[in-house]
Amino acid sequence: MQLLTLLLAVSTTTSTVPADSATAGNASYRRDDLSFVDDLETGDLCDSAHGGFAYFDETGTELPWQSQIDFANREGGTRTFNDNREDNDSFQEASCMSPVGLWEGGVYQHSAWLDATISLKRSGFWWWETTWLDVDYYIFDACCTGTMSAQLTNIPSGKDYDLKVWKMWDGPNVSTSDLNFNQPFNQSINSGNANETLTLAVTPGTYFFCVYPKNKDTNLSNYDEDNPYHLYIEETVDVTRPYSSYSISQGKLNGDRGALWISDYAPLGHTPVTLSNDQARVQIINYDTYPFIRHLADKYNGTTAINYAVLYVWDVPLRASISQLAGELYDLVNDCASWEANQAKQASIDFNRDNLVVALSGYAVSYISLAVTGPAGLALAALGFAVSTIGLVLAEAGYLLAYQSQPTFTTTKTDLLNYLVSVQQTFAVGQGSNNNEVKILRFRYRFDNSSGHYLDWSPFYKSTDYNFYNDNIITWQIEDSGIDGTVRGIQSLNDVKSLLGD
Ligand SMILES: [Ca+2]
Ligand SMILES: [Ca+2]
Ligand SMILES: [Ca+2]
Repeated sequence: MQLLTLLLAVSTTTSTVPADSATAGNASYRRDDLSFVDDLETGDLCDSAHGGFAYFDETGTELPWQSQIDFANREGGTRTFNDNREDNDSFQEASCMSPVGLWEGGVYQHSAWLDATISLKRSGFWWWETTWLDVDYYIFDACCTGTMSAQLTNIPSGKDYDLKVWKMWDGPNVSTSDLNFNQPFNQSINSGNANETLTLAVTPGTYFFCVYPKNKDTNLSNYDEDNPYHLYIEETVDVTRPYSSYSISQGKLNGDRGALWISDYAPLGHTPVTLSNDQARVQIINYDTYPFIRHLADKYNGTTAINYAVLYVWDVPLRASISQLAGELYDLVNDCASWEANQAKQASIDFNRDNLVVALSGYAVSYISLAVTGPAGLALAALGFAVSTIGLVLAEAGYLLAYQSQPTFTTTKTDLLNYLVSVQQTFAVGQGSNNNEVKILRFRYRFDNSSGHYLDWSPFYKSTDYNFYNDNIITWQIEDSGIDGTVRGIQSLNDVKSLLGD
């Protein structure tokens, strides 16, 4: 039997509002807004409307349906097609075809298409007029691991357009300025007006596509403002990859006590697991220049959170351990009389080897005797107190003693108590409990855009949460994740650690 030490240090912090440098350019990407249409492409006409398709702007908001192509307007000799996504002439100004997190009909968005034109662009007039050819950039956020295909068709007769694609890698500093037109991820450069096709192995993230006239400005007649090209992009999930789905009934036969679903995408490279990170709140400095994180931040903020990992538990002893730990911690927090309900405090959690120790600023250190046995150790991981630091629990004592950094998160007493009581109740075991019940615990993150942009994975309880799982199959795609993931059975603490990359 091993006793663990949990040090919970809570201190009041002054709430500081950081300089809001990240919001300065917010409007710069809203190029689907008609107010940004340039003077060359404000003609009479508009896009075609095809059944079952809608356009979305950068925030994921559906744009108004466009009216049918009005062929009658050809009579006036003006352009018959208005590319209302202009000016989508750079990576920064790319039009969004499909933002991450778009949930329709029980699946996240997997395909989108559009019609648009390559035009002749001008500035100045008379002697001072300069002309150049249009290029069109698009964003497609992949939410799955699998294949993406792009098809550029309907290239006008006598014209030659090409297609390139770039992937934006994940990270806290990535920016559209990292991308270089001459260094694409892939390209299709057939001659004449032959179709262009790309097929890519993809993982979740932002992909940029560019439709452009071959060799750009070397042939200034290589454009057509009347006849749109057609761009279709589709992503297909690889359902044959390992752990893309899981059968609970089969898992029980194998001795699994639960299962863990994990997202394929770690925001900004962080592994966001409740309570256990070095920092639970991180400023996003590339909101304006990283579409994937921007789309997530615009959708999952306030009371909306995104699932990063979901624990499914049916093993009764494991459930009991989780419930007990949550109950003990609830009591501990609740007993802090001078911590007012809605007061935000910075809390930190650490472990040492021998005891469960709880220290709060202004309080004597408290000791809780928790027998952290195998199941309880797993429960500790499940609770989120340990998922990244659980490795410390079992690590060499020397490392433990040398471990000085205090992981911090900011929470109100009410939020933390709500979280703990929901966990305690969800996993409570009573008469009649059996392993046919599958209980759910979510590790999630959300965003705060109220003053600057922040990524936050502090404990979060939603009163609308349902805590039962009634299906037998868990798949790569779950509600409120926005992004696909993998799911595996767990039998031991080591399983959880290895799954979370610890
Ligand atoms: Ca265009
Ligand atoms: Ca353009
Ligand atoms: Ca071509």
